[in-house]
Amino acid sequence: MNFSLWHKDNAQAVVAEARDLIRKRLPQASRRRFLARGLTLGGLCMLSGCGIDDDATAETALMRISRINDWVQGRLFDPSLLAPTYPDSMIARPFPFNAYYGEDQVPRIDAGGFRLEVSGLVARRHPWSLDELRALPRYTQVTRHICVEGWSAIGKWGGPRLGDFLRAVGADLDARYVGVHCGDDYYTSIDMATALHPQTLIALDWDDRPLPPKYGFPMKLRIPTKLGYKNPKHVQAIFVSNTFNRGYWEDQGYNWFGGS
Ligand SMILES: Nc1nc2c(c(=O)[nH]1)N[C@H]1C(S)=C(S)[C@@H](COP(=O)(O)O)O[C@H]1N2
Ligand SMILES: [Mo]
Repeated sequence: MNFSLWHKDNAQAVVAEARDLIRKRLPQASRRRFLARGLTLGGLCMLSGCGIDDDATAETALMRISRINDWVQGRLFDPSLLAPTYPDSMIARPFPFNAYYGEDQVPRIDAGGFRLEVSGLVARRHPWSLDELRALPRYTQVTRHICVEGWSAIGKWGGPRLGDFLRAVGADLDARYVGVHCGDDYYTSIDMATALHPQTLIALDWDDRPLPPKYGFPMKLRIPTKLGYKNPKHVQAIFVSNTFNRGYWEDQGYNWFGGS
């Protein structure tokens, strides 16, 4: 999380509320140790090293801290603040590839037969072809992708805004979450505020060409306000929901909000 960028003015109030949540939700022993370290926004983001070493409770305690962390990030998220953008000269070529499998196993999805499925709290459920997606207003952005594995790279993505798409399908914009399923069994979900953020794109292009297979053909969600694992490639289905779902890496312990 970059606190100098995202909403510093209500940071104190958020820390106070988070302290209250920790009192209510964490088991006694871990709570004492966690609070003893001094509660700062930075501290809330550091899930390791919080001094909880009893194996049985550590998992639950860390998961609860992670959910409080999600809540803090949600509170600090200001939809009017934009992630930094860069000149074309800074684009990384070639751009790094990453997935939970090797590059030789990238799914090959047929463009003609592709239909993006839409479900959940939406008025219109008809599946969308690539041509229909391309008919929405197109935006291009040069932004930095940050992977928790220790690398970052600047890339250029183009396509419609997820917010425009959600409005076009008559999504309930007061719903809490937007979830996605991908062609390679990857999945994730995001908060509605991020889904409606003006820089959250249904990326159909990379570097002004149709998204190559390794970067997520036929479409990925490009969310420059979130870490790499919250940028799903090969998206096949989008659903709007009030039920909390995590994601492929989030189910293995990565923080759900995943702000960058
Ligand atoms: N479908 C799918 N999307 C995914 C992943 C994946 O394994 N499958 N990996 C995520 C992670 S951890 C990263 S860093 C980025 C990598 O995207 P890139 O190959 O365009 O660099 O994709 C994200 N989205
Ligand atoms: Mo990543």
